[in-house]
Amino acid sequence: MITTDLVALEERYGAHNYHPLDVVITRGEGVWVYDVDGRRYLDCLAAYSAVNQGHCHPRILHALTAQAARVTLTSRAFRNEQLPLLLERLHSLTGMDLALLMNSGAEAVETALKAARKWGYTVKGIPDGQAEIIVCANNFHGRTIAIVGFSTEEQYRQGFGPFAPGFRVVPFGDIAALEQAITPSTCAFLVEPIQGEAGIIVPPEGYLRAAADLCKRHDVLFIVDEIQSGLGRTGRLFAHQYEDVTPDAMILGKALSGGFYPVSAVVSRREVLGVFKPGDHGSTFGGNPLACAVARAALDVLEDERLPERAATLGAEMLEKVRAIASPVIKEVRGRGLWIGIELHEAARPWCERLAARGILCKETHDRVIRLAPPLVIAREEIDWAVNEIHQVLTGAR
Ligand code: IF1
Repeated sequence: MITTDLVALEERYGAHNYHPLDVVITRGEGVWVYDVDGRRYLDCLAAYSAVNQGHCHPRILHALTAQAARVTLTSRAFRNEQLPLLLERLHSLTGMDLALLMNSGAEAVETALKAARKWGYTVKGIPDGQAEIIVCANNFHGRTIAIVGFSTEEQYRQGFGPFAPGFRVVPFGDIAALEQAITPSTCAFLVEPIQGEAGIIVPPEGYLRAAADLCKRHDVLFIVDEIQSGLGRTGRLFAHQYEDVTPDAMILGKALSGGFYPVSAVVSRREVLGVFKPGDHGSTFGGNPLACAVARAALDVLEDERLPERAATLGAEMLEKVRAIASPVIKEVRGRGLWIGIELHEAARPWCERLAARGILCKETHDRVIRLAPPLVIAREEIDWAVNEIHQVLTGAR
């Protein structure tokens, strides 16, 4: 079937909770994807950083097919031989004591919120029912009712209430506001080291350090959502490492599976995930052998192909090249690693459509920001080609 037929089917039978570009992808390899009409595109979104390792990476594919042929799902009612190996790998990768595997990012965020509250009651001694979690304005942590309940984006909340109480919102990057919001009932501060959905907002230097210190002083868990910023995207394995802080818990997802399969995790100090007793929390698919085999291969690829280092070097070069584009529609260019936001003076969507027509896939965020986040396996020549196309399009050369 061709693009028009498939788009029509999807529009007719699918819920309209997205407004995708009308590019129907049938195949992906590395940084390239191909549509059903035979056109090729450079993927500058990388499935919101879930395919940092590139599409259909052969090593991860092999891990997936080999494990799929052995056993895929046991449930946690029994043990499987892959989970312990991934847990050990996450420990050595992050230095954290414990890990808990889930599937989607939002589920891992929920897991961290539950752990934080239970820690608040059982370890910190917060009176029952009083625990508070501080989050940032313009956060994005997923789509569950609890999570959208503390979103500051009206559309994510509108029509979905009532919401869970116990969350307080402070401006991102504002240490004084965080300090003021902390009370004896605060159990955790949840933050994205760089805000993705908000438009790739890098906080002021020293913010994460100061926030971590503040949390420590007030016996508040410092929890980082590295679902999108983590696993190489920003030029470090984890974005919070730019400020040399040690979180009490960290949330991972997306590239943890290289895009093959939903795999997410919370990793933490023993005290935090240690609050869970048998029956407190779980998931049918969380920690299944297929997920664990895939995740281990995905982490191997990140490490063996030095993808964080590539993101640091190539990202700095790409940022410089994008900053050199002189176009009246560009307001600001910002980013870290291979994660670049081009903020425009006008709506970004039509520009993303023009770029797609030139063979570059990217997605607008917050109306006016074009987000560039190619797979980290991208080559310098591919970056040069992409930046040149972006230059041509944004300067109206064609
Ligand atoms: C959508 C955004 C990106 C995330 C962080 C948790 C989650 C995400 C920091 C939840 C998910 C996604 C989900 C996707 C679009 C996307 C997104 F623009 F909405 F914000 F990537 F920038 N924490 N981000 O970024 O993970 O449950 O989806 O696995 O919801 O449309 P999930």
